[in-house]
Amino acid sequence: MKVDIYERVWMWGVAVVLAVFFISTAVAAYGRQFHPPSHIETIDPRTALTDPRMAPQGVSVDADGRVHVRVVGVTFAWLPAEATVPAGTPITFHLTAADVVHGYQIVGTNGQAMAIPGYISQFTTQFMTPGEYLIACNEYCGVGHHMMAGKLIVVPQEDWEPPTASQSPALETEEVAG
Ligand SMILES: [Cu+2]
Repeated sequence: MKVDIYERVWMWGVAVVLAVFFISTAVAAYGRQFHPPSHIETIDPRTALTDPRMAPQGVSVDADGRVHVRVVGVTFAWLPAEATVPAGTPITFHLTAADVVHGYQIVGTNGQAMAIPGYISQFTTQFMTPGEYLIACNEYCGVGHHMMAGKLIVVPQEDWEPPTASQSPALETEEVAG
C-alpha cells in the first residue's frame, strides 16, 4: 500500500507523541509514586462520620505534632464547615464523602481534592498567608450544590491554639504514604 510521505510523517509524529505521554505517565506513577490524592484508602461511606480514621471531624494534632484536618462531605455541607489552622505549617487533609462525590477546594490555594464515597483522599499543603479562605464544592452534587461552602481560617502560628486532647484522637499513628 502506498502511503504518502506527508501522511507517513504525521503517523509517526502521532505515535511519538502518544509514546511520550504514555512513558511520562508511567514514569510518574511507578517510578516517582505520583498518584492522585484519591483512592489511597477505602472506607465504608455509611460509617464515614464515625469511622475512627475520620472522627472526630475537624482539626487535630498527632503524636508527632503534625496538624491534620478531617472533613466529610455530605449533601450539602462540609463537616466541619469551619477549621482554623496555623500558617506556614504543613497541614494534612483527610477527605471523604458520605453520599455522593464532592470536590473540596480551598479557593485561592493549591488545596484541592475530590471527596469520594468509599475512599479517603489525602493531601498535605501549607498556607503562608493568614486570612479566611472559602472552601467550595467544585463537583456538582445536587440541588443544594451552590450552598455547599465552608471556611478555612489561617492564623499566624503564634496565635494558633491546638485543639484540646479530647478533640485529638489517639489513633493517628498510622499514616498512609502518598
Ligand atoms: Cu457538593
